[in-house]
Amino acid sequence: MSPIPLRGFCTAIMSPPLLLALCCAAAFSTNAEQVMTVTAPGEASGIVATSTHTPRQPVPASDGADLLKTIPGFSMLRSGGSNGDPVLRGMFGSRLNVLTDGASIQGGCGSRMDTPTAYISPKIYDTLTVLKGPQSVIYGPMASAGTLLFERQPELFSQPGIKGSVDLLAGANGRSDQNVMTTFGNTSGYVRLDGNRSVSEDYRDGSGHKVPSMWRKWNSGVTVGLTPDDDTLAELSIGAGDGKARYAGRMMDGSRFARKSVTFKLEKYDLSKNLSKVSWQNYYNDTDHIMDNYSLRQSVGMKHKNEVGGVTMGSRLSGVWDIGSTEVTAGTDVMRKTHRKKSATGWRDDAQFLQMGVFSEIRQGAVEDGSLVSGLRLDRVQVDDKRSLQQKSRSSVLPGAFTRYELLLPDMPVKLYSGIGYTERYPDYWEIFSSKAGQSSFHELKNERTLQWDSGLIYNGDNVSAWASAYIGRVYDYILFDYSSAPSQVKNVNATIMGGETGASWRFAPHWELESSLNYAWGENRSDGQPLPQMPPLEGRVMLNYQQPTWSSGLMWRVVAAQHRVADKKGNVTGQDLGANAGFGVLSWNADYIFSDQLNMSVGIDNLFDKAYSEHLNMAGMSEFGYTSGQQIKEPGRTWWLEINYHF
Ligand SMILES: [Cu+2]
Repeated sequence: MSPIPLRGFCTAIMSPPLLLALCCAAAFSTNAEQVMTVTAPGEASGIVATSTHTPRQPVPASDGADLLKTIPGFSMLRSGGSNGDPVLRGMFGSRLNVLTDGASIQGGCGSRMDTPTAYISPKIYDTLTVLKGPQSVIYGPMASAGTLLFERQPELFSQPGIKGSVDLLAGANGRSDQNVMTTFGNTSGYVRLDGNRSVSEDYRDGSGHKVPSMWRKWNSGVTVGLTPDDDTLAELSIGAGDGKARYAGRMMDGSRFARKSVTFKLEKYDLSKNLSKVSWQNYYNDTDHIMDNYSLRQSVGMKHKNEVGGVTMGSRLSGVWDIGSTEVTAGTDVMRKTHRKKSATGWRDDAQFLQMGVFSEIRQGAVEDGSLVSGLRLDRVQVDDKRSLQQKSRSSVLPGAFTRYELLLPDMPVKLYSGIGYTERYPDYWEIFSSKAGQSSFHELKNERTLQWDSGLIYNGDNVSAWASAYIGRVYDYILFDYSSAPSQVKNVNATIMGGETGASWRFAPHWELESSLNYAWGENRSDGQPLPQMPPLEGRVMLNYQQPTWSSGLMWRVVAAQHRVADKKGNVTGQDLGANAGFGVLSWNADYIFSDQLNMSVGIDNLFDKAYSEHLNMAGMSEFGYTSGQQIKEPGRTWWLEINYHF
């Protein structure tokens, strides 16, 4: 039953050996170290590779955004208990490219109740990889802030067998999750079944007030893989899910988050002496979202209901050539996204985005010391406004490029990298179609262009390891929502951004380890001479861990500074600055116990002292729930959780 790595496995991320090791360790985590609750995963060369199966603190909600929030540099715009919007280094929305097994997914809600991550249940994937900055061209149009890859890893068998895992989570506020995964197969193929269910009631904040935040969610998937020989993988995956969520910060709740997904990929390895891989990926994602103000709350006034959705389909063909110590990845991709609304007569498309691109990424140099990675892509995007009979269109050609040098210092456990990237981002659906964007945005809004320098280092000593990544960038025609006068409008401004993340761990005595992380993001709106809105404040985490062979325990202290750099009533389609925010500190405790190679348990108490606090990036609560104007939603108070994982 031992899994045999397919040739080229994990090369989905353009991988230096260190990263490869990280990625593969995350995919097949069975040793004791991997069982420990994760509080702030580290990174290498601006890339975070982490398992989606390991327990995390604070305990994530059912969706992708809450998991991302445990990674230094990420914040989340909360609107209830789940389905928040992830933000990396203060950058929101389509500045992040979120892919599940290579596929893009788009929700339909005009106010982003159904963010892409709302449809992602991390535990039905295996690994999460975050590529920070505009530093990759092979995953579709270059995202300016980062690329997020939720991926299932191929399940390969050297002899007939069955394996799988059961993961159960229980916690405060009626939290109950069941995750089941099983794979069976032999040398010529495999079948993988994934299923999960997650429910929670409203949580109480640190002052004991109930926050409208309950959710119900399920997801399922079937993956069939064929491996007729060592060099071929054909994989078909079909998935579906649905859910509902109550939102303290919105005028309506989400009563449907239905998703249907199909992906098909074909990979061939070692086709000739130089052509080491050809990959062809195709996907279809269909989302159907209903929001209303009566099924999950006591309705006040008129009853409202809206049904919207998105259909995203795409294809990517790429090849990898190895020529001496140079690796070239080149290919082409196409994606079509439609947005639709449902009325009495059925679904009707009101917007269509069509993107076509070509890309090439080259890695040069010996892997032992230095290597140079460069990429170039060119995209054409066409957008059709189908809201009225006279269809209007706009289109653009978007160039993107990056180059990065990675250096391993001789005789020292240090790796350095430094790179510069340029990308143009086409305005997304919310920026040119939503009612908050204003009437003229379709014609007037310009592409957002980002030029960013990313650098960092990793040090892996015997008892001390550390990493850091820093960035500085200019954003030309940054797309900003202005709510200061009614109706709200969207506009282009010029901005400067900078910041970074750093972390370290120190084994200061046998069994003891001290870990820390620090992240900061800064932004200036140069056109208006104001801070850039919706920037998270300085945040640090200190973790003290004690580890024995079969158990471990840790304390995490998360400290967040006050945020005074605000631009009131400015922000993005979902969030806006609501004034300065106070700093806070939250202490949490966790413990892990390993019963056997197959069975382990993690337990934790988040917010041990039941502190009442709210994050700076946050929505204001609705008055019908008793919130005063502009009053932000508070985070969960003391929350216990227990997670049991059995794998076979
Ligand atoms: Cu909605």
